[in-house]
Amino acid sequence: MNFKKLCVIGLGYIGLPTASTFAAHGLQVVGVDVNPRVVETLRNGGIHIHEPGLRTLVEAALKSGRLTVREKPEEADAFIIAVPTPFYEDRFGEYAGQRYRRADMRAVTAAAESIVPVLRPGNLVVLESTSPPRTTMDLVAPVLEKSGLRAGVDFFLAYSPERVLPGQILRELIENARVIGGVTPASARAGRDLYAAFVKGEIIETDATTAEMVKLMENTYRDVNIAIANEFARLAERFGVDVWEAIRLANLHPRVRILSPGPGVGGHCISVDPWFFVEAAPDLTPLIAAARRVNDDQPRYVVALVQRALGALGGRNIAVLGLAYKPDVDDLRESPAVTVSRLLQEEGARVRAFEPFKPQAEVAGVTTMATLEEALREAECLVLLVRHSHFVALQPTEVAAMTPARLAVDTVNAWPEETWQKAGFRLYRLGVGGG
Ligand code: SAJ
Repeated sequence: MNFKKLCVIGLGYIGLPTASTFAAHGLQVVGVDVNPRVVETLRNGGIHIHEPGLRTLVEAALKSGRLTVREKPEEADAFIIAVPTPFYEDRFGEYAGQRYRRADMRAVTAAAESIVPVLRPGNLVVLESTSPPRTTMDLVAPVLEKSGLRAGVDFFLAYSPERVLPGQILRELIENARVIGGVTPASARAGRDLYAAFVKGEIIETDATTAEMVKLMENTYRDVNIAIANEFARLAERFGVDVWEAIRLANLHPRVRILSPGPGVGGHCISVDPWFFVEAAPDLTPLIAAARRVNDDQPRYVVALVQRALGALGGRNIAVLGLAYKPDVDDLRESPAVTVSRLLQEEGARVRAFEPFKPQAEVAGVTTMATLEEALREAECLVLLVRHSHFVALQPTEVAAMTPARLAVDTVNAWPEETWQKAGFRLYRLGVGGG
């Protein structure tokens, strides 16, 4: 099939890069967002998300006239839905006495509904939002069929998960393999024809529910693997072992690849997606649910470690290094580092946090400082929560000159014990027992 005009609904972290990449490859693209602020910012030449290279790409797409921005979809050959699927903050399910989180699918439903009036025979609709299994078949198809057209018969419908890594979105959009699941084989083929406009990685056709599961499985696999690493860290502390060394040695085995412990799992994918499985089948997912709880509990575990290092936390001055959800990004969403900082503050500590990738960040419940010096000035204890390259490179002798603190807690295995000890610090490390 030959696609000339495309509507991308949702201009966020995925939708905007996708829309502008299609425009750069010759399609006429209408970008749609229900948020008037997003539409206005883009129309005025601004951009509301940070991603290397994105500003230039969006500017070029707008200037060429191949990307336009609207608040509602219009007739097109194909539609992509790339809206958020968060979970409800205030609604939970319960199974066997345990609570689990529930997906908020309202944005997907609304996006599908907005397509209904402009859907025409022969169109293709692709859902990209990460969703619980069967969403394409059981939620999106019935909504679109309100048009009187039948999914897989009168129009093509497919699910294609985005799998790009924040910070490298533009490259990975093009280079990564892409799975396209159709409600019929012809729908998957139509999806392939659309994405072939720019995808250089392999394009694999499958059915819609398989494609949904693939995405959730990738992130759930990672979450469970991190949970076991976090449990190994707790075990190592109890048994007087250095978990980082133990993991290194275990990973020498050709079929073992244990991930790294840390202060918890953040971001908007890995800490969210496994719940979609739990919600869809709580009776079948005790392991996935347990892994989620282990990782969600890890910030509390880190606070207990700080308490062991420092003693009672009330009134103590603590410098927190790093608030991002992972190394070398400026993204603070669902960040375990933010949770640790809040918990420390709730325990009565006076926290001063510094995030080098967002020094001006304002975070509810956390006192942030614009420079490392300010965060360190009155500290009694340093708590390292993100393995930013900038922090790994810190020289303990230089740090010692900036702070009266001689106590440090490293939760990400960034600081070698020996050099920090030589500089006068007592170093506590997550996952290292016996100290
Ligand atoms: N983390 C650990 N230990 C590790 C690795 C990560 O504690 O060994 C933590 C990180 O610090 C972070 C969280 O896990 O808080 C998640 O970080 P990440 O780098 O594992 O993943 P994301 O959320 O940035 O991106 C993931 C990617 N999925 C996989 O690697 C399977 C990405 O490809 C997906 O596109 C993205 O989720 C998504 O959108 O689903």
